[in-house]
Amino acid sequence: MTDGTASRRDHMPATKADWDADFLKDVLDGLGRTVKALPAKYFYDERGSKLFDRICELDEYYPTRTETAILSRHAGDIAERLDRGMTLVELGSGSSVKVRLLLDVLDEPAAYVPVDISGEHLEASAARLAADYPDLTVKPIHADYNRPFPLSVKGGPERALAFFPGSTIGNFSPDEAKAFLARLGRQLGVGGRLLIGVDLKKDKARLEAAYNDASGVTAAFNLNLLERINRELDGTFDLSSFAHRAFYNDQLGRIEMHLESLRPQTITVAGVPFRFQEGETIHTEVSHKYAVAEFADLAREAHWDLEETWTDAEDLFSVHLLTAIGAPSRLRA
Ligand code: AVJ
Repeated sequence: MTDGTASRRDHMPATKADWDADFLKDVLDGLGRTVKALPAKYFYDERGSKLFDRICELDEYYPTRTETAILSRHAGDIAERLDRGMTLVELGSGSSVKVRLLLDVLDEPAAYVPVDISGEHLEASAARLAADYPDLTVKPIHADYNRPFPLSVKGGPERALAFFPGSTIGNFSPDEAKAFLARLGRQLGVGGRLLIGVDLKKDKARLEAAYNDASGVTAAFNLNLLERINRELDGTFDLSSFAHRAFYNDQLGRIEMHLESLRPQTITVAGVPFRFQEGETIHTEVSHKYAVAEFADLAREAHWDLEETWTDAEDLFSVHLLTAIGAPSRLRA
């Protein structure tokens, strides 16, 4: 991937140094704002990825196990709606665990294309998967799926299935989610499909418990971002003077995670000072929740048709199958 010619705008930063430069720029920019914020994608360094895996095991954190249950229960149903020879493109494939539920039931899938920002993780997971599915062509792409990446699908758009599990779509604002889905639809082409996991709106206490687990793993995950800044960007955050805060914002239909300064203080990052008042927060993540009809509306505005929705008995989580219908012609509009 790092042949040095790939444009940084089109692909991953070409080198670790580029990634570090982007990280520094994003942190200085985010902390310099009147309302301080940091991009959630920086949670996932090695320790952050391990903490996230532990979050998925927590009693309070229902999304992962609920989505897995929905996928295993309805895998046959999903497969029935798809042709033979599909190319499965997974956005943010991580350890490629959930996709096995699909690969086990799909009719002679042509290829599996895991796309992930973490190169080492990607290669290792792809190799394990290829060993377990010897007849399957596995073509990993080391890329940030938020940026355009080259994709070719044998048999055309009708044979393309994007897989975007985990309710990662919730990390986008609704407008960003719409733009992302519209872009994905254009990339796959009319007739392309999307299987996506979306966390549902529900009782506030249940939602808030999922992001405020009793054992403090989510707090450690959130605070790890400051540790990472200290380590990689020469930051001076005192972790004991920041606290994890997570709450449901009813108006905006989203969980917000913040890190709250417990006292007035000035910290520096790469020598640049940032002042905090007592109680001031850094906004670190949003996790939007959608009722089925809300998500169907959003998807339609992004030119996707909702084909089917599967949920669990408690209506905690949803898995949707969608078809790209393409934007209406400008000539007719
Ligand atoms: C991976 C973005 C879906 O929003 O629930 C879990 C991340 N943050 N606990 C989510 C997360 C805190 C997770 N997503």
